[in-house]
Amino acid sequence: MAAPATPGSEQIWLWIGTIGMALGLLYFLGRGWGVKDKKLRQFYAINIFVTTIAFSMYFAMATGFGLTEVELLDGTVLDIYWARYTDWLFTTPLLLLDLALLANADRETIYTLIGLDVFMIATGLIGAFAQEAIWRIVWWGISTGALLVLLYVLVGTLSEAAPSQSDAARSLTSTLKNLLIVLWLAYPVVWILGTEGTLGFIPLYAETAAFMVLDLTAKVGFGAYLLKNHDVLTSLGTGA
Ligand code: RET
Repeated sequence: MAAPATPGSEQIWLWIGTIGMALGLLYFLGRGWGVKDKKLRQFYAINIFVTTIAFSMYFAMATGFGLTEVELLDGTVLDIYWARYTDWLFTTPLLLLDLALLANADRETIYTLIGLDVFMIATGLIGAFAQEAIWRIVWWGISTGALLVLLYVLVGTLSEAAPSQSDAARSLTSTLKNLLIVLWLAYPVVWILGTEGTLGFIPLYAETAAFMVLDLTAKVGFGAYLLKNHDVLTSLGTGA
């Protein structure tokens, strides 16, 4: 495997990400403290997990632990923040679980979504470590294909659930679904245009900033919006 590396000027964004995730975690802990409702506690637990994982992985990247160098066959050396994939591998299934629980999705659908999601992150990770530009792009295509199928299944599941949801739950589900689609589709774009894609459109500094903004919005923004709606979450399943 490649040699250890030290972060460059992009480190500032990783520290901002670390602080942002820590603040998000404290916010969820503070608001969730003493909550008695079982359903609501479940949503707090999920989002507390998400921000804890992201905080630790951002901290790992900011301190250089989450970074490695990958040397391509043509001699190009890429700085790869592998810790992102560890973060995403665990946090993206949890974020999907937020939406699935909101829509009362069945077990099979939840497993399908999580399976596709894990496949998407794992194939993206292979792409990040592949040693030839062409294979990196092929793995990106496979991973993006999984994302598209995942979003298709998600949209289908959520619209199937819609008739049995209360008006408030349906509207919250639809806002979060749209937010998720827009944000998640941005990841493969940043990846392929950034250093991982080797096309060189976005330098590592800007790419790190872009992933940080996306991660904070997709985790803290998404979770905070969901959890602001206590009334909707506590009345889930009661048909109210
Ligand atoms: C990768 C590799 C290239 C292809 C695709 C990817 C998708 C990543 C996604 C990540 C979502 C992360 C979230 C984090 C929350 O904070 C792995 C970049 C499709 C969709 C929501």
